[in-house]
Amino acid sequence: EQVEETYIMVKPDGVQRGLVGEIISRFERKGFKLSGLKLFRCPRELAEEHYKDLQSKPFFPKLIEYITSGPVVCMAWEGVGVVASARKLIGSTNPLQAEPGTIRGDLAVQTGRNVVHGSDSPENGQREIALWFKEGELCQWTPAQAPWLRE
Ligand code: DAT
Ligand code: MG
Repeated sequence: EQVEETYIMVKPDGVQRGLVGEIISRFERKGFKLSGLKLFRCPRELAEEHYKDLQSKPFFPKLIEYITSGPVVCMAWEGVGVVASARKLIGSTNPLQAEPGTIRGDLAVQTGRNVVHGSDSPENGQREIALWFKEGELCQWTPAQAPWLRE
């Protein structure tokens, strides 16, 4: 069982709506390990690099406007299977199609304001954590609850 890392980000709407604690709690209660956390105002170039695969999409300019419109909360989470599991906890891209019980299903109504980002593969998890965090901003530690989460 391979430990993975994923990049999770509360988008500006999640911060403005006071949902930061609620969103962090979903991952914390599930049993994943937080290894990086910061409030950050993201420069345009970083937003464009993060979403570079979507550069040709018609919604790209609005997406960059949105992500750079206010502070975001950047997080790195670790665990076995964390990448796919975090995507499930987050729910579908369109919040109206996201299942109740998921973050987007419970807390959002529109694709353009879907409150949270999660990496879509372990490779992108690595890429995005390297993009959003500097050396020294990530923390290696062993949670006291570790033996109560995995045998
Ligand atoms: P996800 O965030 O679920 O991984 P994605 O990677 O396909 O979704 O797209 C990144 C973000 O771009 C998404 O969270 C919101 C925005 N987006 C995607 N498709 C869109 C669309 N059809 N119209 C407007 N915004 C869109
Ligand atoms: Mg994506």
